Amino acid sequence: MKTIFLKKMEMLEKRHELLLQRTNEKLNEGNGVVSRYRYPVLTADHTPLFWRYDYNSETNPFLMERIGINAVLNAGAIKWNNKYIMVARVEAADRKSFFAVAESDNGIDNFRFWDYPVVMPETLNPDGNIYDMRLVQHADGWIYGLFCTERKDPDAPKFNQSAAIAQCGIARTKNLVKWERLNDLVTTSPQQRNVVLHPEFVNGQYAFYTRPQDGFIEAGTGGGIGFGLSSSIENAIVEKEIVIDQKVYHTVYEAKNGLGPAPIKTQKGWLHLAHGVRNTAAGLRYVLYVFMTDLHDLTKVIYKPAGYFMAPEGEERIGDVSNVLFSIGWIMDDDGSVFIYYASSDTRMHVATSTIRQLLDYVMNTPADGFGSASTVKTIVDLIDKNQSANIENLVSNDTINNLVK
Ligand code: M1P
Repeated sequence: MKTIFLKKMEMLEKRHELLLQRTNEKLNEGNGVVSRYRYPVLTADHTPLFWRYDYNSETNPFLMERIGINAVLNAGAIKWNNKYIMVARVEAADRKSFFAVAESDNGIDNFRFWDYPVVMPETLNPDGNIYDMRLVQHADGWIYGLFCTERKDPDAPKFNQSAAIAQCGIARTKNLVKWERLNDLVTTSPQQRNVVLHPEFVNGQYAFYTRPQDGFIEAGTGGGIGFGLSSSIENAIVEKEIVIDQKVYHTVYEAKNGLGPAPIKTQKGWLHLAHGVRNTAAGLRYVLYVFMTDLHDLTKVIYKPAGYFMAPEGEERIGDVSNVLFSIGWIMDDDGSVFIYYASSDTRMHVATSTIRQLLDYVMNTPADGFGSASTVKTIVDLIDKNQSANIENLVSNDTINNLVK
């Protein structure tokens, strides 16, 4: 007869397997830009049971979860060996984040974590917490992971146990298993988060998108998406950051913004996905927006639709940090399909799909922000006028058709 322990284990495994094998379903109610899916693609429950449970009935007689996983969020993504790969930020119950690779054959469901989380080497200055890895397949042949490394602020008063200093950690790999840690990026900004490596060399140098900030949370005099070059990646130093996409008064990126994944190269320009943060009475609200920079001058924004293209909806609104959408990974397939991996409310990962044609149409033909209510009303009135004249033409042609039929 099976022991209770074994029966419980079997049940856990069965439930887990059902979750991993669940088929995802495209939702119909899209806005023409992206389609969302019914189920999140990665959650804390997707992490392997053998990360969490001690399977030995002698050392774990109650089959307790010994190591809790709190959330799976902010994942970088690449297509690699024909698999859709996410390197997710996994946050354990002890508040520490680490990285773990998950893969799927189709990019929308059946994501499975690899057996071991990423064992990330440290620099001489140990990390307190590491998170939000942007993955980039660089022209130099390496896969780079740029992430935030957070360490306790040595100047913080004793009563403040949350003040930290954020900087950009850099690691590279050829197989996503063995990582070589390089020196942290050096910039003139006291703190950095949301740093992204451009996939190509620019004037023979490595190009970085940065997000200078004064404080750990507050961008202060910093903020905006910066851009800078470094001749070395092993000892990356950006001496001059140019802010190419600023935070702007009374917009969805009024408090701060930051680049998401590395941009996608298109015939029309570099397509960027970013997050913008605004203030509300209920706290900060994070939404996603897109913009395009010139193919040859990466610092020149050539298209930028007003506002957001994705904001938290339904259950996405609720989680550890509510009202947040955050994306640092997207994949474009050869047929032009685009998979956007985004986290909701710092808790779980989702996918939304689109195509490069839809995204280009959206970014190039959506009205830009006019920075005032009057201008917003004008764009709406212009559209109404356009639609009404189109309808009149349709009516005329319908009448003509009706007359012909009679
Ligand atoms: O909590 C929302 C996000 O906050 C930070 O992003 P930013 O630096 O732009 O404010 C990051 O810590 C991110 O991980 C988190 O999802």
